[in-house]
Amino acid sequence: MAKEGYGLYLQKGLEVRESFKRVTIVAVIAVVILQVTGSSAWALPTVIDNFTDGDLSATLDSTNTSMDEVQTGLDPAAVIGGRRRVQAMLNYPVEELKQAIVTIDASTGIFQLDTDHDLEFYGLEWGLRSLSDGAAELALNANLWQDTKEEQGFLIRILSASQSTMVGIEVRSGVDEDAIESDFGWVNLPASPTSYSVFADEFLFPDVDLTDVDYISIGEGPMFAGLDITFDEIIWVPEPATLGLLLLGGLALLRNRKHTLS
Ligand SMILES: [Ca+2]
Ligand SMILES: [Ca+2]
Repeated sequence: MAKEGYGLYLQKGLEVRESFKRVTIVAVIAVVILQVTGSSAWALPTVIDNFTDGDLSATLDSTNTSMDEVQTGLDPAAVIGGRRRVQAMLNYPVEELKQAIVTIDASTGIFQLDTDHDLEFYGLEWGLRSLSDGAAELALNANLWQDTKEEQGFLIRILSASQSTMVGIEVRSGVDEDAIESDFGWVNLPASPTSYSVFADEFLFPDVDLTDVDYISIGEGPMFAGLDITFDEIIWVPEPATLGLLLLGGLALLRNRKHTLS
């Protein structure tokens, strides 16, 4: 009788333990779902460009010192507005055999600069810079603002960079509404053989209306020869630390549950 009772107790204990486990798993999944879907704390990234559409290859040298490519009809999920402009120009004088290669490889989803000569500038543009640039339908009318308590901004993912370099980001709003506002911020991209991300938060862009972004550009100039840099993507997201804190919170929850059980 006593043995049976103990066995029952043990079985009950195991059942309680199992149900606690289930509750914990359900709770963690619920927290993740809430954070992903709940607009108050977490929002999905807005892709500015992940370079998975629109192959491009241009070689600049003494016979062809500049490029200005406008690519249209691209997938808006890969390139905001479905249109991208890529510009680059070598610095004078251009020596023989010195060149710069600009590549977008959509199969690997990268934008790459490989320079053996100083660049006057390079730049990527999305959307409508000013009404005099052309049709108003090129305006992005993009709502980048995310209903989040966290800081938010541009996340630039770099796969590698042979030298440190600065990159300027310009954002304009109200271009097609004749209420143009413009902000410009510098971001430092360190040299690195491996991938990293740089975050340019919303405080770099205090004047633009982030609910109506019509134009975005990034670029730099002049720059020194020898910079080889590969961009993976540019996205608008809440501050990346948020995700880390979320994961830590989830782990802490699991640990606490385990301690309570043992
Ligand atoms: Ca990419
Ligand atoms: Ca607009």
